[in-house]
Amino acid sequence: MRTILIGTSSEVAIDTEGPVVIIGESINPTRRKKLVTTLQERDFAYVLELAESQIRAGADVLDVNVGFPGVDDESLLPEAVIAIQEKFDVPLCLDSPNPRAIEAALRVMKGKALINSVNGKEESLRTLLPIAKKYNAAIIGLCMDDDGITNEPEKRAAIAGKIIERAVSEGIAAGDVIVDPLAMAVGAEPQACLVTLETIRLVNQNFGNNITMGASNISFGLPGRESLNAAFISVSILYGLSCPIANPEKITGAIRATDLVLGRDDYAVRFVGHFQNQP
Ligand code: THG
Repeated sequence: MRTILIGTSSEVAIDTEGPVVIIGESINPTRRKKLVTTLQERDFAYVLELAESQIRAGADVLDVNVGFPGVDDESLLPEAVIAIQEKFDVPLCLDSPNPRAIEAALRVMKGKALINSVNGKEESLRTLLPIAKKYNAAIIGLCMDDDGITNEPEKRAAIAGKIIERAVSEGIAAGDVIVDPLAMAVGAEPQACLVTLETIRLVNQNFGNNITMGASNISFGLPGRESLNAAFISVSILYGLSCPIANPEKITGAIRATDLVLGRDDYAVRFVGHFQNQP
């Protein structure tokens, strides 16, 4: 299955047959104090730096999250999108829990965006699916609903099925729904990675949609995050992960290696290209 995203002019095709598309995670204030202080001053120079370094490291799409306590993201998210699109062509993934901020950003942005995220809760479906349809955006569908997050992969996959079905009934193409099986810290929950992997396998097998996830979530609180993230992402790609949200400066090597191992990079062109381009 294919999902096409568009930046200011160029297209990115996310295809379940690969190669893997990287959604850069770094424009996210959760762990970056400097991003909070610069965003509070409506200074986008650091956002643009993060955009540039991620693109250089192999990001195909950029996640844009400007959330921090007290933020007016209905004005800040669109401003950030405009600043990024003035300089860069890559498609954007709008990461906000606030549907009004998402719509405000879609109103000013060029191309075809990815909405991050919709989930299986009635209110989320009711609010966001019409917005996705109106602005011709693709969506990320999180495998959680009004009952919260389950640790049963069959139930997570069933929620994915429900989101896809509802999206299609609203006139959104099935291919424009990218499923997020939910990746959680394995240091806190021993089965966390296995539940995610089995959900990926089921979604891939039952629906065939593209699959994303916040891949670095799994290593929160642990040392050796880079090694752990790389191991998890490789196995996940084998199961059907096609467009992880991750830090390209740390993960692109492992992703190119996995594509090569899986026969999706003839003569190692992309693998070699990546390492030749890195400083
Ligand atoms: N699913 C979807 N969207 C998401 C998530 C998800 N968006 C937010 C988050 N989860 C994914 N984004 C991040 C961003 C940063 C980090 C993890 C997930 C992160 N940052 C480093 C840290 O915390 O140490 C700091 C920067 C670095 O070292 O690179 O881990 O699950 N749909």
